[in-house]
Amino acid sequence: RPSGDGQLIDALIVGAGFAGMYMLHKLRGLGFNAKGVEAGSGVGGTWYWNRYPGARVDIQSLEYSFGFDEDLEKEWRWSERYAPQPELLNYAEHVADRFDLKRDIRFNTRVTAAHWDEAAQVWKVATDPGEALRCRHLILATGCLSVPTDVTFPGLDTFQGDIYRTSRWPHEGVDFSGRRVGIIGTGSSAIQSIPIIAEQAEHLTVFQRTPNYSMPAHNGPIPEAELEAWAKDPRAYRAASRDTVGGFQNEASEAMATLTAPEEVRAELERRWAWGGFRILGAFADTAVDPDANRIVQDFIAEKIRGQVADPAVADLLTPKDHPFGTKRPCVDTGYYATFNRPNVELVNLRAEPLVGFNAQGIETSKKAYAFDAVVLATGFDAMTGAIDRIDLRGVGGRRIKDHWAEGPRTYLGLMVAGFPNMFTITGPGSPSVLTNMINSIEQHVDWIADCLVALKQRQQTSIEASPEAEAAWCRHSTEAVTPTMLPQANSWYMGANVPGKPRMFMPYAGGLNTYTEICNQVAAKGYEGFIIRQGDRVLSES
Ligand code: NA7
Repeated sequence: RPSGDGQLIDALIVGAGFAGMYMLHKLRGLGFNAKGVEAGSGVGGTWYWNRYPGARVDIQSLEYSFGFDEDLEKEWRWSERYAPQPELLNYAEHVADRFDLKRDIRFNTRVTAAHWDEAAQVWKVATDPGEALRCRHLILATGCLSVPTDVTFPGLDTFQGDIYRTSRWPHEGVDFSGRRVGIIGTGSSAIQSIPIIAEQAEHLTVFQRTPNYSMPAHNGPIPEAELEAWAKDPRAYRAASRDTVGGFQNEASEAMATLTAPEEVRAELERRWAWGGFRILGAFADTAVDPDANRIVQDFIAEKIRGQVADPAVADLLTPKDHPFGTKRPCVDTGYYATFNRPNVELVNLRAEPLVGFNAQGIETSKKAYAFDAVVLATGFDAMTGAIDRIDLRGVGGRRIKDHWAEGPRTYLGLMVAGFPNMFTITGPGSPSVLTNMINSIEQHVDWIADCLVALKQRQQTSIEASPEAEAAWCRHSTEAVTPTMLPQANSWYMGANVPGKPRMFMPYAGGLNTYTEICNQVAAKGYEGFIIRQGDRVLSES
């Protein structure tokens, strides 16, 4: 329980990933006394933890990088179209050093509890290792995919070999040479790591429950011409990225696949497949909403999988059948499907032979026992709410966030929660976040929160809080935004479907980053419409 002692600061920022780093820099620059706490021993968040082989960003690095400082932008050169994890971590380190952030971040420190003190209008915070803190504003930059699911398997602790989690990879790396390796999961983390592990290991067995759609990255050095075009006007490039649904440039087309001649559809899909990455997502405007249009893309990708995998039975197993294209975050790979042509790689279909558990030697399915020296768990995250849920967060009247979110995470704009004054979430549930280029979402949130804190300070206002009505209206609007799409049809982590007992609710805002930004700006321009603002115990505005 937080003691309520400790020096009072303006803002405590939880997490030192890209969101926390920029928030700290921004608030300090505006004269706030802001501090950060971070569970890891260094900055970088996602890129600090996910050190598995092959980890890299799935948005082009020119767009997946900070745009808030022109000098930073000019001095940094990405070596590849999609930067690998070590380079992204170097970038995070570079940003931290350049802006001297580390002096205000407490590392190896986890926030365990935060309770709102109504009388004092401050947050009382407890950490592990135990230290009491007090802050006027609590800013959760805790990440959307930062807490691995608690998934466990019978007998896991009896296994004599090594267990690795992609999201908690050893800093010293792992050498799989000459080892028999198993991997559970075929999400993005597995799809990135499988080709690299397969090259090293003596034998790799992939345990797949549900196949995913994956597009080729066509990664490599950024062509000089592209760099030059970007360098001519990085501002315009950024502005174009931000003014999109996904926060990245995608040549989003208005054309309808169902109304376009089949040969033209094919040519367009081929062009985008050849371009690589997420480009195919923008090919036709109806693929996200019309099952017939979506089926066209599904069939196209199924054909591409068949074209890469020599054994037709394996190709069939690797082809998604249970969810429309784009309803789970698609993967971007380098040589994933072709890896299954290697003689040392085997695919096990857990739908046909369910996983029973571990024994001392390895993994047992309903059909067979598999022996391993090491097993990799690429089993995913308690997305969007996991890191927030794990903090004992209590708002007005001691209300717990878990209770407030018992039927799914409710927020206003994905930025604030009714009954939790002065608590902000960066890329929280209810914001576009995981449906977008995270860095553009992060910068938009940080700028909005910073403007809000400046406005409060100028007017000597002590607290801001989402009104219950505004929160309810935002939930309704979010539902309206996603309902016409096929997104809720998949058992995705967007829906909370990968965590047993988690309420089913589509968590991110599906209306697009551009629309969302416009709404946030209007809310601010209207004097923070939908928020309750107080000065001491006086309510100043309530809408
Ligand atoms: P994901 O995409 O959630 O993938 C997790 C994978 O693990 C997925 O294939 C799951 O199969 C599988 N899984 C989870 N639990 C089990 C059990 N108990 N048995 C067998 N298989 C299991 O996580 P990632 O880390 O790959 O990627 C997360 C995001 O990070 C990604 O979308 C990118 O945006 C970056 P399932 O589908 O549940 O059948």
